[in-house]
Amino acid sequence: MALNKYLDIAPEVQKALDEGRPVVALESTIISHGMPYPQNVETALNVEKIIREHGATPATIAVIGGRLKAGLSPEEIDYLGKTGPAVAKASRRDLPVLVAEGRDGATTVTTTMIIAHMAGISVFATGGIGGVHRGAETTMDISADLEELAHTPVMVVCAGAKSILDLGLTLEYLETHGVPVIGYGTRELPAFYTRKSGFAVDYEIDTPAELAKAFYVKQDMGLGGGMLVTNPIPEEYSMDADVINKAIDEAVEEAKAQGIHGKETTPFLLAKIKDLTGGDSLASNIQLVYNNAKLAAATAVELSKLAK
Ligand code: PSU
Ligand code: MN
Repeated sequence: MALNKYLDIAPEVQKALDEGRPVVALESTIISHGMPYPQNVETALNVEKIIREHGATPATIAVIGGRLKAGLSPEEIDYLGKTGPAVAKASRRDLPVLVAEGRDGATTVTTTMIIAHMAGISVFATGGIGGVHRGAETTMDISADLEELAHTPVMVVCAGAKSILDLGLTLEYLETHGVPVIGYGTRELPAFYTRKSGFAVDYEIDTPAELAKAFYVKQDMGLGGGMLVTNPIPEEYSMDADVINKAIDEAVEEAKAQGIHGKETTPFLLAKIKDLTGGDSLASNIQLVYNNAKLAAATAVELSKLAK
């Protein structure tokens, strides 16, 4: 593959790719902006371990010193976690300036997909994706993640989306842009902290092999673009819907009152929810990421068989 001159692939990741072995991409905004230190670093390192235990090679993605990185060292992960929100949250539009100026960036779902695709990685595990925010009919706040899913051929395994978003509008947007939304073992879109949202997904698929086949066929047909796999949080870690929805409503109100907007909105809401639920939401968040890492690794293993 023609390598992008701005991209550094870690040797272990490069070797796995050269040998046609499964690789799973991981994002870094979840480390710098999504969780507090030191749980963020602990979680990121555990996720890599889980991916290895399930037969794939992890590639945590970020921008470091202006280089696009596919695969980070534990020291680099620790640096991103410790530095926290002082690292720029890097969406598609931020990449040119960060790279030109030799700066650091924590990659969102959008930029993790971009860099994974540059590196030749097709499966990506995270917690939740961005989407159409509540009130988007006037604010026009729609995450770039949805546009990236429309165009970039990477499977994103998540636990659905938080109801900080308008989940109905998020599904409509994905439908318009031709992004398949799959429920893993469910017909209902999971809402991150809870297994149910009241919204149906397009298709239920029940095995990693079938997920891999659907994604493989999408690319083989020449359709391109991504696929969203929504994996419900395990029952034992799911939160009480009333408790979490109350915290979310309060966080959304607070953001509105303070006039929070643009790229600050999502990190503000995530931090507020964590404060309001006293850490319970963080524990659930960590467990659902582990659960997604397992499914992504198993699916990457199946996809590597099809790609041979
Ligand atoms: N939603 C979550 N947790 C997260 C994010 C979203 O539940 O950590 C992060 C992801 O990196 C996602 C980004 O790609 O926020 C979306 O930001 P925005 O809404 O500004 O597009
Ligand atoms: Mn936004």
